[in-house]
Amino acid sequence: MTVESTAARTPRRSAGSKAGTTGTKRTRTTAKKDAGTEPQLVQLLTPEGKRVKNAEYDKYVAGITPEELRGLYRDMVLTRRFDAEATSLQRQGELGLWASLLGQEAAQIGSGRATREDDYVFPTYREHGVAWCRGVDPANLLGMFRGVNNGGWDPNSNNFQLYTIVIGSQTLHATGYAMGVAKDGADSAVIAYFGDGASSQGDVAESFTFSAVYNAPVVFFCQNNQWAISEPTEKQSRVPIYQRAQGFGFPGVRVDGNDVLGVLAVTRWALERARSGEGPTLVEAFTYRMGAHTTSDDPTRYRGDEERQAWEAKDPILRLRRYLEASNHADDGFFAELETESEALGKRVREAVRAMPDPDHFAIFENAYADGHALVDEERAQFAAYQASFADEGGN
Ligand SMILES: Cc1ncc(C[n+]2csc(CCOP(=O)(O)OP(=O)(O)O)c2C)c(N)n1
Ligand SMILES: [Mg+2]
Repeated sequence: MTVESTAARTPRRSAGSKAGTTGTKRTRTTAKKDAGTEPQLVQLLTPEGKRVKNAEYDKYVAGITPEELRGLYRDMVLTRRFDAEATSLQRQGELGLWASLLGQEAAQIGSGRATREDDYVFPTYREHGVAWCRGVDPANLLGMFRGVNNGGWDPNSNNFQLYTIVIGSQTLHATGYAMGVAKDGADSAVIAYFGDGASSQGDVAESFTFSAVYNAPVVFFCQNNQWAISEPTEKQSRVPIYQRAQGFGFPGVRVDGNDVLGVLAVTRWALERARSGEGPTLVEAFTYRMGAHTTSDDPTRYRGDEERQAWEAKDPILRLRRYLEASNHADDGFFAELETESEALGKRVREAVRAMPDPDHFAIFENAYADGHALVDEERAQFAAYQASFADEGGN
């Protein structure tokens, strides 16, 4: 069956049935693929925690020690604990919004740990695990979500850009930065994170074109978590996302995004390609967003429990735990200590958020233009008059 004929048969949503507003669950439309486009998945660790051989990618994790494996496990557990704390803080009114990474820990820790200190990372708003790997204090990730600052960390301290909400735009920033890295003759690499939904953005297509043509040292790391708010991946692409790279002239690989070892190996390979002048790579980490899109979203409006349950069986943390236990790489003491550390992290973050000072109301007018701008001056003056109007009425 051709791709065109499959597309023609796909049921279209009727007018007025906007996703997330009808209250009915839609049946997911699964596009059948040509034999030639059957997706292949790199996996080194099965959901049952069994290590499987892979002729191409084993070498990228060949020397990994039990201590490093425990480290990856610790990273994922602490990231999940932090994320749960942030969700609770939003529910308690301490944050305006939160975008949970639940389920995507392996995709983020595996890729984040593959980066070198001098590499540069361009994240979306969900990369809390990558931020952790880069050494950004988790508490600092919460300022923007509390509404007290516009970012919360200095991007150049950890080579980790500010969170980007404008879907896909950071892939262009990453490409431009990577072109600069190449011009400087440096051997560092750049990695741009984005989602399955973002893959439909023009910005992403343009970044693919430019990076390919200029052979930019950039890794495009797409976390296909199956959903873009209420839109399933089938609405983004008629071919598996990683296969799109071929049309732009660079390789694409799909890796089991819930397998931290697999992700580590594939991302190391892709970063190595970038460093050695071989240009861009697209990595599609096949994973699942276990929670809501953000705390403003209700996924029960557009997807069923069965889907979530099927992915729960592929949990990234559980599978590494099974592997660690089966190979005697971690004992009860390790898991108990980690539990204590997790609770301490939750407490520290909770306290840090509650202690965040309210911002100066005029701070929002700063940092947009280095030398100021007449329109911003006008808006600042208007806002000052507005504030003063409360004082006139005796209010505060
Ligand atoms: C340019 C732009 N269009 C639309 C939005 C609204 N929006 C926010 S998140 C989102 C979906 C993104 O889905 P995906 O890229 O799969 O990332 P995920 O949230 O699943 O991590 C959309 C459409 C936006 N932020 N920016
Ligand atoms: Mg998505």
